[in-house]
Amino acid sequence: MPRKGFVLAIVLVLAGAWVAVPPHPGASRPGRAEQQGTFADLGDFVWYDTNHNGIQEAGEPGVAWVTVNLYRNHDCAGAPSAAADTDVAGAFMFTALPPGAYCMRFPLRFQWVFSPQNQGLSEALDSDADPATRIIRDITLETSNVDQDVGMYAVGAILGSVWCDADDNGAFENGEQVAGIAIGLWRDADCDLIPDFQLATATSNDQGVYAFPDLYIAPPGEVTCYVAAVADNPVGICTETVGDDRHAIPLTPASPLVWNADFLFVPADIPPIFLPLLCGGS
Ligand SMILES: [Ca+2]
Ligand SMILES: [Ca+2]
Ligand SMILES: [Ca+2]
Ligand SMILES: [Ca+2]
Repeated sequence: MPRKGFVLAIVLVLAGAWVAVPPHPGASRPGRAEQQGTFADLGDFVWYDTNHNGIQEAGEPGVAWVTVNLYRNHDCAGAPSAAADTDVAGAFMFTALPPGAYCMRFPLRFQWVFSPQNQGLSEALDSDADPATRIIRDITLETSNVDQDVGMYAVGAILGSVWCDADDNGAFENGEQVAGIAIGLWRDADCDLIPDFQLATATSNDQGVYAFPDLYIAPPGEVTCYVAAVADNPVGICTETVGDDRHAIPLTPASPLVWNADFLFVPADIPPIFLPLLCGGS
């Protein structure tokens, strides 16, 4: 034990002496400005491309809390070397990077798509990620580059099915879906539950399911309102609706999909006054 302590003391003394000696006597450390010249920043914007054209325009806000992964190669191979989140204004920045090859990967959000790449004539206003891969590849950083931006937007969808309680047992069971029923879709521009203009018509399929895909959704913070209504009545032998024959449906970027906008029908009730006649009673 004493011998080990002695050796350690020697090492520490030698190490201290080595640290105390300047590596290059007489040489000065590089200045701060000189250091800054060798590093660069990379960013800097993810925005909600309201009109889906791949160009940043007035009124199109940033998208907050998008995690951007940075890779030190041209094609986002391997593990990321750093990550940054966009702020509330959609801005992000990787700072003080050494020059070289970089790639950035952006995450997929449910029911969101990326804008078309390299639209228009301005590198400062376009979207730089490939919509298929969600990466910006082949970035060669020599000086700071803050024009690597990405546009994205939510796509809405409304689905539902049409049912007829054909066996009149008070329940909707598999097999009671009705095909060939027309459903209309309207925009409710002021969200007052009153339809304002019709957009489309869909027809229920063999499983009774109808769908309106690819619906516009306004930026985060706003609500885009739709109304879906069944146009056909009666539905098979069912002539009475259960509940509403129209649905008011608000969609947002965080809640872009409604899959249960169903329409339920039952056979008409027979008025009690006629029941004795139908049953042969007196
Ligand atoms: Ca745009
Ligand atoms: Ca750009
Ligand atoms: Ca039934
Ligand atoms: Ca309205």
